[in-house]
Amino acid sequence: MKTIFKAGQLLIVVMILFSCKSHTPKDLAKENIIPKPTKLVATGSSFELTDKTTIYVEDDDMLIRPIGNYLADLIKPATGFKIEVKGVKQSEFKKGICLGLTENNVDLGEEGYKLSIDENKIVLKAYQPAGLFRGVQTIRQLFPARIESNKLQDGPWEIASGTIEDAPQYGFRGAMLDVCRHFFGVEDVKRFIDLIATYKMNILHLHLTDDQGWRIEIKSWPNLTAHGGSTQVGGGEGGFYTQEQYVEIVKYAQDRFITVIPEIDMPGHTNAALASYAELNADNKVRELYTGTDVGFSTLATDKAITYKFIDDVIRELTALTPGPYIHIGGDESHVTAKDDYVVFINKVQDIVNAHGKQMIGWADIAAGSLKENSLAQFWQTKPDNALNAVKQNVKIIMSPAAKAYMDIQYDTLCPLGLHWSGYIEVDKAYNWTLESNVKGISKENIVGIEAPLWTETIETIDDVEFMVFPRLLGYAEIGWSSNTNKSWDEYKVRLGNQKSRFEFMGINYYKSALVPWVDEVIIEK
Ligand code: TNX
Repeated sequence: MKTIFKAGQLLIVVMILFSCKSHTPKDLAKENIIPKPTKLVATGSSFELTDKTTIYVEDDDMLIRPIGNYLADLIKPATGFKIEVKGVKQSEFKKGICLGLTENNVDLGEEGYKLSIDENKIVLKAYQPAGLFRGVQTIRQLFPARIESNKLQDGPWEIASGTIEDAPQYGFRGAMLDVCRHFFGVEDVKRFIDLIATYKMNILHLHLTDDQGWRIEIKSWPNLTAHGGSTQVGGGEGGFYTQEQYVEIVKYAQDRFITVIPEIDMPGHTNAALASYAELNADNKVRELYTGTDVGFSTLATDKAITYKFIDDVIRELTALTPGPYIHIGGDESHVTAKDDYVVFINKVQDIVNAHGKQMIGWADIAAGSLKENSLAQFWQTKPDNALNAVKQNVKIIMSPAAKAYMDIQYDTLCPLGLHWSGYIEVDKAYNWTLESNVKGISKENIVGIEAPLWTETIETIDDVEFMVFPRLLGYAEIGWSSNTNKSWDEYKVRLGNQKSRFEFMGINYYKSALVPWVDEVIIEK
């Protein structure tokens, strides 16, 4: 067949050939995203991020711009690209990365997002800014693992093409850090926040007071931290957050669409307070500071007026620093508080929390009291009686079963850190359960979501924290986010194994469980 081109046509063909860069075929369906997205369609090509790529913010929306900046900052160290973040009108956006809010996508909810990727552009849409932030975490996981490095890495920076539509199953997905048994400074807490944000968690519960230490400055009761915060388990130097530092943590979390829930544990777990102020003790005698790991030996004097003045002051100051809707009042293991006194105490404290405009959360032990329907009970014990009792009072449950979701529990008998009072939690056991089938009588409509606590009796450094948290946290994140259809450890462990290089580029000290098929990133030469 003879094809005759006129000179002009030939020129056009040549121009097209030269202007089209080849796009590496890539399969979005083979990416190892955790938590697993709801819907995903692969289109077999790829988008390449270069130093010319721009991040566009639709209508230059002030709420979106910080998320654009966050993405630009995230990819800068490894790529070396100084990506510009600019406003754009929707109709004018042609290529690059665009973040936008869509009025009509109400069904995406608070945190859902839609991502569409082709050879020229990545478009991320959500109904709310939090959804964009969660979607950015997906974009992040679609880049090669070395995007996580804080040192310059070689490209290419390609992302598989296709579409993702995603939204969480549960609106409450969190982790808890005990900063009492061992204290962790602001930088450690920020690292913890960054790590949980990567897997789309939205709650950081800070266990701020316990027998071994009071870690939040209360200006009206200064000795709580001056004395009560001075030590920790093992007798080493403790520490505390000034109110300014606490606000800095809250803001850092807020910028990542994470709500901080502060916990003031009471009436038990209060030795640090009882050692700081004699009048909080029933016998008016100040207690010694405690650096051991026993539980259940301390109690506030539940029948003294000063106790409730103290609690009111603490909750008032904490409320002023905490934009989130919840105050956690602990309530666990008050073994030396008389049962009747405990009930009266919980009811009074609930009123105080509500009077300051917050919702009360407590460990499920609080179900002994008369709970308001807007309070939340956190299930943790091996027996579900307390949680079932809370459900009977129409109170919703946060699922934190100690036998499955406690990150301080050892992986196995050889684990160098952690406790084993609730058994052992290998990585498969941490993943292989669902919130709604965990306790008979507690079903989906009774549950707000999941929280994985990290108690720190044996955990001293951020490296220790990471070892206990990784890789179990990813399983908890997926249990809370992804719907349960087709959930299987065999499928999940492959995705998890592919996080190895990512963990390593992030500098995470993780537990290399023998149950996980760990895979190194394959670097394809261009
Ligand atoms: C039980 S869980 C506790 C904590 C301990 C933890 C250790 C809960 C509400 N109370 O005081 O640190 O076990 O795993």
